[in-house]
Amino acid sequence: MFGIISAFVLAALAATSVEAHGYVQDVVIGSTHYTGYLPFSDPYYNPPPERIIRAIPGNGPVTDLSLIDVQCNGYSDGGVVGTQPAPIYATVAAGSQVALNWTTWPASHVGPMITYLAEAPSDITKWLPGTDAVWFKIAEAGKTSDGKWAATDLLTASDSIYTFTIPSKLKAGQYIVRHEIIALHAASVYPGAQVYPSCIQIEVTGSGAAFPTSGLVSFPGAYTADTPGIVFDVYNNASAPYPIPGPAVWTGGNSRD
Ligand SMILES: *[C@@H]1O[C@H](CO)[C@@H](O)[C@H](O)[C@H]1NC(C)=O
Ligand SMILES: *[C@@H]1O[C@H](CO)[C@@H](O)[C@H](O)[C@H]1NC(C)=O
Ligand SMILES: [Cu+2]
Repeated sequence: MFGIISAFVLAALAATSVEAHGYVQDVVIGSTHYTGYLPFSDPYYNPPPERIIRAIPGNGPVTDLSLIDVQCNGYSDGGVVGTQPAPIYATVAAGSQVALNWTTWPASHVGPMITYLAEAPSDITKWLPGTDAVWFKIAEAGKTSDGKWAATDLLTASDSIYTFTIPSKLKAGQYIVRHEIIALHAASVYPGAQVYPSCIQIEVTGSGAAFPTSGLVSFPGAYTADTPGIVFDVYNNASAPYPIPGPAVWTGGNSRD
C-alpha cells in the first residue's frame, strides 16, 4: 500500500521513539478510526499516508507562545507558514463524541487539556488561519479540587483516551479542532509551559445554527507570559486551584453566547 522504508529510516525511528512527550495517534468517531499524523514514520513514506491531523515536526512542545507554531505544532515548511493543511477530513454529526488517543503521556508532565474549534471559511484542506481571531473554546479540564491533573491522572485513568463532544447546536461546516495539552512541570517561569497542540480537520453535519458571536481568539495571541495559568508553579502548593488559560468555554448556544 505504501512505499518501502529503508533500514536507515527504521534505525532512526527506533532512536527517536524512545523520547518522552507525545501526540494524538488515533481519532475515533463512532466506530471509525482515523490514524493520527505519525511524525516518526509518515514523512518517510512515498506517497505519504493521508491523515485528518495536520503534520507535526515531532513529539516535542512549543514554548515560545509568540510563534505560529503554537497553533498546530506546525512549522514553516515548503513556503507554508505555520502548518501544513492535511489532505482529508472526518465527518462528524453535531452532538456526537470524538475520542482522541494520546501516546503514552509522561507522568511528570502535569497540566490541562483544552479543545478549541475554528470554522474554515473555505476548503479546510487548504485553509491557513494565520493570526486571525477565529478560535473558540469548547472544552477544558485542568486540576480537580482533590489535585488530579487532566493530562496525567485523568488521561491515564481513561487509558490515554480524551473525549469531547461537538456542541449539539453548532452550525454545520468545516472546522479545525485545535486540541492541546499544556505541560506545566517547568512552568514556574516564562518560557517554560510546554504546549502540545494538535489540529484535526472535521466536517460537522446537522441542522444547528449556533455560533459564537464574540470572544474569538487567535493562535498565536491567546496565550502570553501574562495569561493566567501559563506561569504556574505546580510544586508550590498541591491544593492551590489552577486557572486554565484562554477564554471561557462557549456555551454552545444553550444560554447566552
Ligand atoms: C490507542 O492507539 C494505540 C496505537 O494504535 C493502540 O495500541 C491502543 O490500543 C489505542 N487505545 C485504545 C484505548 O484504543
Ligand atoms: C494552598 O492553596 C489553598 C487553596 O487556595 C490555600 O487555602 C492555602 O492557604 C494554600 N497554602 C499555602 C501554604 O499557601
Ligand atoms: Cu516532555
